[in-house]
Amino acid sequence: MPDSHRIEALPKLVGQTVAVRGWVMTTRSSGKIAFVVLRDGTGYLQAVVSKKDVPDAAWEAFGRLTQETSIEVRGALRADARAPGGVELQASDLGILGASADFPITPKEHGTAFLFEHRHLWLRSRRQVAIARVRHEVIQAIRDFFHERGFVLVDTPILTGSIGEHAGTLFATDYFDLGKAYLAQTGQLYVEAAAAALGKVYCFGPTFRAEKSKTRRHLTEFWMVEPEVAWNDSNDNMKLQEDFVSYIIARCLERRKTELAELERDTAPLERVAPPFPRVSYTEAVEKLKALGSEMEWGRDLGGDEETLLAKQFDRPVMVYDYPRAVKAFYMKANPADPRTVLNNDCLAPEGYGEIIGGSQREDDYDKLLARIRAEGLPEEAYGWYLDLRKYGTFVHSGFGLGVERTVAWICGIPHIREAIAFPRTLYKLWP
Ligand code: NSS
Repeated sequence: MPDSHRIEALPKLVGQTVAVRGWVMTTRSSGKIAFVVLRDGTGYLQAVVSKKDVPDAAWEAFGRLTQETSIEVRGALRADARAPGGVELQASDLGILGASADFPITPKEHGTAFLFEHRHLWLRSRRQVAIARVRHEVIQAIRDFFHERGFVLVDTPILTGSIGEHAGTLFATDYFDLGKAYLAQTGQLYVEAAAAALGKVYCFGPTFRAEKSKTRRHLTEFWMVEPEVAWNDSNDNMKLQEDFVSYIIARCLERRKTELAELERDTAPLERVAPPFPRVSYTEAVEKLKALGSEMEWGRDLGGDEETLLAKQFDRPVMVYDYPRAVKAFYMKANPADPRTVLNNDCLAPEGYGEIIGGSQREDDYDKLLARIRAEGLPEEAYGWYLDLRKYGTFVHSGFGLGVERTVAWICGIPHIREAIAFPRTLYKLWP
């Protein structure tokens, strides 16, 4: 195919004649002058087609343009302050590459169910393109943050033999003669092993939870980044989290202004995200919630409503630490000051987005960890290797997991996390 340019590159080419390929969003015409707005994923461009300036075939092709027809337009670029991207193309030729009859998603309102059935086409809409670009920035920021700080990426397995978090939310599959394999709920146990090899590590990949929950915060497949650091205690762990979250937000504010504007995101609450984040112990959180009229009792995990109510009391993300042992995973270190609790924390995002991070200092005492594995009824033989980390040079270590979709939903200001991933998987959704 002959050379063409991406729309994002056009502002630098004003005065030149270029060809652009893309998909038709809208057309309008008044007699002998016509307009077509196209998109190519990198931007939006208006082309002006004057009957007198184009071959008859091009004028005739314009008449056949429908929403999402793929086309090539050639012409001279001129500056136009009112146009998207500041340029407009005066067409000298236009050709259809692929027809599009009756595109199902029209500019009118559609219901959510309909849109998700057409997710493969809905991805082309302006809002969805903006969300995808913010997600990309979040992921790039995550990688840069750890790379700049000397962390080593360690890819952990997706097919696993041991339960990472909760027995209740496992996807299992038959694994040859070795019994059941589980889809990873977390890479944590493996990065703990890698932290003893490399000091500062992280894994980043898809994780799976057979969550029967229908909330706007749960997917069955979601992306999680999990750093793990040798010699960090719970306090250091929270420090790393606030620096990390602040870095991601700052990056998006700096580099994704256009997309956040497209999403009509009020960025004022995001601009307040800077260390230090307020810290509240679980016990204090229960007292606060009761004072605010909640039915919360000491010993229960915080639910979505409680997280929202609590987070509303602060102008930036809040750290809730030292939860009751009974509601948290087996690997968290018992709190020496109060053995009913563990040295963990959740990071709650403001504006009703709730928990975006769960983290903890890990139990580094062999006997205590074994006792927890037994108390939870976990199959001991599957954890021999994990217990070894406490047998050969045990070490203070901590880490956390940040859910990408919850973070993207918060930054974009979208109500449901299923729009924060291209092809969401939920209790009801396996297609497309
Ligand atoms: O279950 S977590 O709280 N913690 C872990 O998995 C630890 N193994 C992390 C670690 O210490 N290395 O999940 C962490 C985050 C949580 O705060 C959410 O942001 C996200 O992962 N998460 C989810 N996002 C979407 N859907 C579901 N179902 C989900 N579950 C957790």
